[in-house]
Amino acid sequence: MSTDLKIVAARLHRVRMPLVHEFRTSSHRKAFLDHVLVELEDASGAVGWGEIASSSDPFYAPETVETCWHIASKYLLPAVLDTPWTHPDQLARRWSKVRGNNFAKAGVDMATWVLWAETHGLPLATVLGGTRTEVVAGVSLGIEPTIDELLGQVQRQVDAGYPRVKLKIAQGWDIEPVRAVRTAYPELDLHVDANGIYTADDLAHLQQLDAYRLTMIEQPFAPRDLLTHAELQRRISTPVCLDESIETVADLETALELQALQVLNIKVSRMGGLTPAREAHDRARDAGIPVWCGGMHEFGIGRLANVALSALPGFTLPSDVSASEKYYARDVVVPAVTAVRGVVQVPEAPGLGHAVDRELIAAGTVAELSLGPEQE
Ligand code: OSB
Ligand code: MG
Repeated sequence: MSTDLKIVAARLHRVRMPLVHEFRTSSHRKAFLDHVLVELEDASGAVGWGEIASSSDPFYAPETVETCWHIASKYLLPAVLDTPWTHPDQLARRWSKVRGNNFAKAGVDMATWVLWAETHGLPLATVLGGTRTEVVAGVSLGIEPTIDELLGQVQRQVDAGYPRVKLKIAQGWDIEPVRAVRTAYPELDLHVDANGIYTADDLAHLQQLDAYRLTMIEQPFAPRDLLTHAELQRRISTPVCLDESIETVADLETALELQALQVLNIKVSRMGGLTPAREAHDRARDAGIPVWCGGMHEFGIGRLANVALSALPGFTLPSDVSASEKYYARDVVVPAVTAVRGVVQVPEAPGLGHAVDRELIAAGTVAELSLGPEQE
């Protein structure tokens, strides 16, 4: 039997799911999400699922659901269809001419890894090089209308057993909420994320955050502004973490050279897939930079990919891989992703390790596209 695989059909499903709790950051607000599920079918009949977890608007990253749909259907899926392959790395190289568009790439790349793991009878975490059997999850809390409501949210998550809480901050919602949460929870592993809203004019203001024993300050400045991140890191002892700034391993190289970070948030979507996410992990590990896996409110498919990635040895900080129920009343995988006292088990079954709920996907589908030999 040949070890070659061949993707003979590809489907995109644009699926809408409501969030159980509206989420607001310095850059956007959302009550429901449209993610694009990628389904790749091998000649053997095996199926690999991936998730394009782009926001609807271009406020976190430049992509939108529509641009992802366009890039995936016109450039990425045609590059992987109907051609023999033996490893996902090869497929990721096939679209290397496509610049950027990392969210779209990530969904297709993820599906190829899941398909590869599935056809080899191995769990996704194992094929990625994961060494952990469980991963520690933190929670990310949006900007709330009042500090009391924020404290209520923190209490809910602490009660659920999550050991780390991240707070979204912005001008007018930074020192006060951090002080309130730190006062109420003196020992909590607490960090903040600004989604790039501050500028160099805010350096002195942000230095005040150094007093609250935060684990890190995530992406205070604009994505391309590495120099100001480096400047803040010189002025404070709290580690600076980069998220939006790092879209490629080359970006990480530059940021390391400039000493613009002490912690790295690796998001599968932002990096363009599991293939580059692993490379970033390896590079950060060599540089002695701890990493954690960031999230984009993924449905169960992307969430399980995040769990599998978080099983790699360099993911030493809690990841944004909280249980499905924090986000969705019902998830597209069965069983849903669960956490016990903030710990998520890494699936041991082949591929994603959980079944995919086609019924729920069909119920939430707002657009669909099939590509395959029959369309040619
Ligand atoms: O910056 O990490 C971010 C969600 C949407 C866009 C950007 C971010 C986030 C989160 C949510 O923080 C993390 C999660 O999936 O829980
Ligand atoms: Mg972030």
